[in-house]
Amino acid sequence: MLLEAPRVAERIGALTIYDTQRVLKLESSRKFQDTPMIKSVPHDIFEEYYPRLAIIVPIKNESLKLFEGVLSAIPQDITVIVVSNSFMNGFNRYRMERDILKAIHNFSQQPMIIIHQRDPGLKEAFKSVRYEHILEGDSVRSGKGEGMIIGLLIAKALGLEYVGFIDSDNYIPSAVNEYIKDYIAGFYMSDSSYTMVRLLWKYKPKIVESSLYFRRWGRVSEITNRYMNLLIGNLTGFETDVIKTGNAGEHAMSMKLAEIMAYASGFAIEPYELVYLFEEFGKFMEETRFKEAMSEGIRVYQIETLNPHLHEEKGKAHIVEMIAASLGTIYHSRVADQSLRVRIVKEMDEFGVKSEPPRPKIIPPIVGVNASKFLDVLQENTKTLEMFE
Ligand SMILES: Nc1nc2c(ncn2[C@@H]2O[C@H](COP(=O)(O)OP(=O)(O)O)[C@@H](O)[C@H]2O)c(=O)[nH]1
Ligand SMILES: [Mg+2]
Repeated sequence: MLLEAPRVAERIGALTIYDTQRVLKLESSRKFQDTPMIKSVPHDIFEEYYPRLAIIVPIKNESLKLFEGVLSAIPQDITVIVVSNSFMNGFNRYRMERDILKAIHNFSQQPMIIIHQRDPGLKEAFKSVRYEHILEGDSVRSGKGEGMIIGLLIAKALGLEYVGFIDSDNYIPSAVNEYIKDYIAGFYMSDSSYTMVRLLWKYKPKIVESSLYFRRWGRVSEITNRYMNLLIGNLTGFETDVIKTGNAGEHAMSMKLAEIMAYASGFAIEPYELVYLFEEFGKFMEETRFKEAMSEGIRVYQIETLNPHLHEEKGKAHIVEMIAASLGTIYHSRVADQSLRVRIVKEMDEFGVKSEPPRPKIIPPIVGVNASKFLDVLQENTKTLEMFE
């Protein structure tokens, strides 16, 4: 793969956030020598990373065809972890998802794991390691963020070094395949063991008057990025436009970074990751919970994919929910100032929401959690977990 070399970066405390790097070629020649402008990721590098990587796929009642396409696009040496919150009563969608995954495993022998988010065994497992932040009553809460954390703990228990997230509602399997390579390109470029890679799309096609129109930005992203950049301005005193991936559902982390991240519930999870990084690592502080990360530094790469992003459209209510959840992470940040909060309330008003955006529910880092114990207890109590090795 060839991509633009990381050049421009915003440095905020221990954080280095690189500006967009475009993918220029999906496969490159072994003979190519890097130039100051162009970085090459040779083919064998991808193969080196695959066995160390978990791809976590959260799913809730998506088209089974799309789900199957996504699973088919994940290279065979990668461990796939599907966390589903789909219906089990009536038409048992979960059962269908499991059958699709099993069929792919049967012919490929790819390591694949599936679990239902509301599995009662998860309650026992989380309680046994004293990590009860995502429980509600007898099970794990609903929400995309909650599903991702289950996947993360399973990946940690399996000793995987990198985790990437891929949504299950993607129409283009080859785009999914590229995302994974983009993640690896980020890990390969990084000189720190605390690395995050976030993707942005070259285009997000929409049907406009019955033909395809290749839009550059989605509505939610445009708004989230604008306020995220203003938040950085609040922190540093310098305005910026470095953030282009505020809502990146497609993103990946080294496990070392994933473990020390706090997360937010539901759809706030992706924007909150950035807010958390600003709050925790954006200023050099004497007192830090994470000395090693602070001294090594954290790298955030933003890679622009070659493929367009085509996923399921979920309607206006979903967009308003996403905007509210995203702006909530910024509005309630301790580094946001009053004038930023006022602007956010005005923005919400434009969408017919008269109140301040919701305060995100914060889920603390998993770094101290005994993940193997979590998995052992889960295996003893589960009703849905299946691990195909
Ligand atoms: N496990 C799990 N996955 C979810 C949940 N809600 C949404 N998802 C999945 O998260 C991904 C992103 O959700 P989507 O509605 O497409 O949001 P968007 O693409 O960010 O607008 C999709 O694969 C969904 O099926 C949930 O409560 N639990
Ligand atoms: Mg989607």
